Amino acid sequence: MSKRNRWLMGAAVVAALPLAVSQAWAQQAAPAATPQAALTAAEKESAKKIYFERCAGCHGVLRKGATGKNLEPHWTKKLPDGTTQEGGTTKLGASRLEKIIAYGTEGGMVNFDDILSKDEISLMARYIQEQPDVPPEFSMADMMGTWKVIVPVDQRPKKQMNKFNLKNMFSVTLRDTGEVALIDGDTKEIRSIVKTGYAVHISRLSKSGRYIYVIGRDGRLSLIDLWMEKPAVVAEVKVGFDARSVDTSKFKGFEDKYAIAGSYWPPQYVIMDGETLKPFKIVSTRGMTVDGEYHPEPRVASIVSSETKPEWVVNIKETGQILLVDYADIKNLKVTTIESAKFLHDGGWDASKRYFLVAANASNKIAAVDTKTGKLAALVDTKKIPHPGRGANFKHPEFGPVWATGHLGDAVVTLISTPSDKPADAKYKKNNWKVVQEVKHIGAGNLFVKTHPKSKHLWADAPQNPERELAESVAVWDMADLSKPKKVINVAKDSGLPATKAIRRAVHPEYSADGSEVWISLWGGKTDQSAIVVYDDKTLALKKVITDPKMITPTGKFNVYNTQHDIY
Ligand code: DHE
Repeated sequence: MSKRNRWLMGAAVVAALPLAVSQAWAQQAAPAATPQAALTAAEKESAKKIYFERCAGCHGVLRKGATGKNLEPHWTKKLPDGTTQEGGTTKLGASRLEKIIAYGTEGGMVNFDDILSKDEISLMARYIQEQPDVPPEFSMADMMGTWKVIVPVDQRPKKQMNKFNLKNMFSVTLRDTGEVALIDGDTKEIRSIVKTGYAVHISRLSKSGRYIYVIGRDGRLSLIDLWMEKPAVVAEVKVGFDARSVDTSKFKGFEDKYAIAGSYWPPQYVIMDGETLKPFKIVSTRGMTVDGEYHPEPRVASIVSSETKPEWVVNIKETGQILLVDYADIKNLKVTTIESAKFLHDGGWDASKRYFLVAANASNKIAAVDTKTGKLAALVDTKKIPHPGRGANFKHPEFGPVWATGHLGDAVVTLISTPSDKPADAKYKKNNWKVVQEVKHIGAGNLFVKTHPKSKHLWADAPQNPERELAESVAVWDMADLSKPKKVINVAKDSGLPATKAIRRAVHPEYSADGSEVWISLWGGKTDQSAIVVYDDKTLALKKVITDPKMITPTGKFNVYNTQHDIY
């Protein structure tokens, strides 16, 4: 059996593949256990599936570590006394690993005792002591085999066929069902539930505002046409086995001509036709880290499209290199490689949209790229593990324009001064690229911060905090006076839903198009009722709880207008 067929036979992944490929995979017999292997073939398949679904995102498929620790056997077989036990029993190591998997660590590893059974935890503790499998590559031929145009461009509507206010539509990730819900921001009704990839991750908008690009953890990219009477998927392609990022070409003259998607595995990005998703070019991201070491798995983290030049900013996690990919001539692709720091993750524009700020989370830094000069503008030291989402821009009463990030590893929201061309802002120049304030948050474990040009408020969540009370709450500051006590809102209590055993994480504040409402996901367990809780941004009063039996594990929400125009 080829490596390609051996890798990831997990049901979710097989189900996500086109029929021909999934049948070919399914027909392969499971690999036989090697004499020295501690796991049976069935155990290994089951562990592989769990690892892919729950662990690979942070630790990498080769287990070299990034957001999560290195999980290669030379570490996982280490015993508490620091010695490595080869051969013999690994019981002690396994029980220590079981504890970490079950209860998490202060270093940021989350607990899995509410997601995995005891047997599964024990299985994973054994699995990660074995050598990692190397997954197969995914070539242009593989990709073309998955490409489907469901509604050809000439058969798509010529004008908007529904009466929805598309600007205020929200594309909501239903994480564990592999769907997005399109929710009408005006009426709060679910207009359509669209099947996408496994554990869909983000939605991004076309420059035109007509199409939503949705990418899932199984690498499936779906293109949704909002002009259809009932918005639906019109094209899809699988860009790899695991992916997180997508955008289109947004520079004048190239609007939506191309789409780009970055994958975690194989480590590469693909440039496609913006309207059909036909793949044109695949570029590998394997190479040297900023420390001069070869890395076999440098995953593509965030991607954003510049409006200053025909370029995408492509952030490569493990190498710490930021790529400016010039798409003016994709046959003769020009790529500028900007050295920053490890491990690059998520980020967003400053208010002028000239600088892109991205978290280098293992270095506790924010890297800022100047997309006009094509150079690194700054590397700013911050508190532990910055995680901005796309960040938040506002004018600080004392320090002028700032961009905000929260932290997974510290209970602060960091404000960084950003440059401005406006003569009135010249007095703030001396602060540029400095941390001007650290605002005390309710706890560590923040993932997303958000504001809106029409708002006075800054919102921050704390879904990864181990304390239920904090993970289920958000904090709101008055940006005119950040020294005023923040308001802490317990979203789970406000939802009125009965308490559940699993923590219902309050995650990802997102504004309505006019900036008057803030939507927060209440992300419960797969079998619990989840909700989206809507607040009036001016009064901070509860406005609406959106629930529905189909509202399963909502996480990211992407307002069409705000996402289309990078408003945050
Ligand atoms: Fe995300 C953005 C990677 C876990 C919700 N997430 C991103 C981006 C990356 C990323 C690289 C930036 C994309 C871009 O801008 O182009 N996320 C990862 C991981 O590797 C990680 C840590 C582990 C994994 O297995 O995926 C991870 N992310 C999560 C979650 O568990 C979250 C909270 C819930 C979920 O739906 O999976 C989650 N990630 C999000 C959201 C965004 C995101 C909502 C987009 C934020 C935005 O406002 O743009």
